[in-house]
Amino acid sequence: MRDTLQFSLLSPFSVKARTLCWGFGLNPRITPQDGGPLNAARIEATMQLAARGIGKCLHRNPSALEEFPLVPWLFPESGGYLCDSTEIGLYLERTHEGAVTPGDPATAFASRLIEEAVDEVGLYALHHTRWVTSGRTTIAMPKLAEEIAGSLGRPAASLFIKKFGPRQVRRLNYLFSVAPEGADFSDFPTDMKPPARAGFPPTHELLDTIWFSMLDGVEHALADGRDYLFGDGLTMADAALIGNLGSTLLVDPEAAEIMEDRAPRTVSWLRANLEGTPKLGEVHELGESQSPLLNWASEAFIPLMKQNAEAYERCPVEEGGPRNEKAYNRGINLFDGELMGHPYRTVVKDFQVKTYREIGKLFEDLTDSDKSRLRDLGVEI
Ligand SMILES: N[C@@H](CCC(=O)N[C@@H](CS)C(=O)NCC(=O)O)C(=O)O
Repeated sequence: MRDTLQFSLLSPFSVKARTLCWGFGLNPRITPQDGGPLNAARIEATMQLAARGIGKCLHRNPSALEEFPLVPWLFPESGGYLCDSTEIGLYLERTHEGAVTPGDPATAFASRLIEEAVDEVGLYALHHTRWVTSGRTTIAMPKLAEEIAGSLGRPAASLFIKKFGPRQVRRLNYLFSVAPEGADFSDFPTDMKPPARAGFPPTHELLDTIWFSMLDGVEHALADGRDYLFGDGLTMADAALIGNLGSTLLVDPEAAEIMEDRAPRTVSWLRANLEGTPKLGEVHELGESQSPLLNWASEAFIPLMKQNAEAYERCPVEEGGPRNEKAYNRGINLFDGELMGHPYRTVVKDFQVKTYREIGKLFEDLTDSDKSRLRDLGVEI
């Protein structure tokens, strides 16, 4: 049996995980695309058992496992499973030659900060560019159908995706994208129109700004011809960006066109890494090149995490009741904030509190001189 990666091109975390696998020299079987029905049944059973605590979780801290996504899952041929892209990268680093975490603590922090910002607000930007900016032309649904057909056959796949598009559009609000009241999306099918929500400030402009400055930051970091953000080898931050922007590039034509115009170097870099084999390296340097991306993370991500953590203190979700998406849909545990000069209203997300605490702790543990190196490059925690 080979390593197997449960994957979808629609998922930035899947593309990130595949990039990491390739970087460490693994060439996993990609399911459901290349699975077949027997394999699909085996994987489904393993995932169901894992959700009940049965099976060998290979994460650093398995007891803290709370979320079971649909993708990505890595099933190494030696047994066990992982179901988080960061954990997959760190597992590969523990078990294979090479590293995706820079050796210098300040550089490692910079990589982690960019990775987390891409995984949280970069995800909002991706979901928005897919279902709003590229809403008329995205190939997300046929692509997903093709992937699922690899295991379940065409009829089942077509049935599945009928509900998928409208469901993702309904989730736009939870994923931070709120249309202005009365916005004209008259050429969208009724169940695919980007939703507004009464009492919630519109965020389309804000998400465009976030996406553009993330893109500009990558373009700047690659400007001096280096292979990756920090030097000659892939880091977790690179993998997160290749996952996020790579998924957009291959799935969302209108957004891809904007990327080609605005960030051509980034697009060539993405294509090379999505087709070829990403490589690991030894030289990772921290400097002005990463400053715009670090600024972006400090402006578009950290304030949101901070405001979310403050709201969390006011309504302790650990006391029970719905959290995250369920709470959002019921209109409870909401809070108001401001990001890059734009007002927003959203729900308390407990997993973001965890992320914010981890980042804060990592920064606190740095030496004063590393902290000031990072502050000089625009990091504000
Ligand atoms: N923290 C996880 C996140 C994985 C994740 O959120 N996956 C999404 C797809 S992008 C998912 O499976 N969502 C479940 C659903 O859509 O029902 C990671 O980094 O891998």
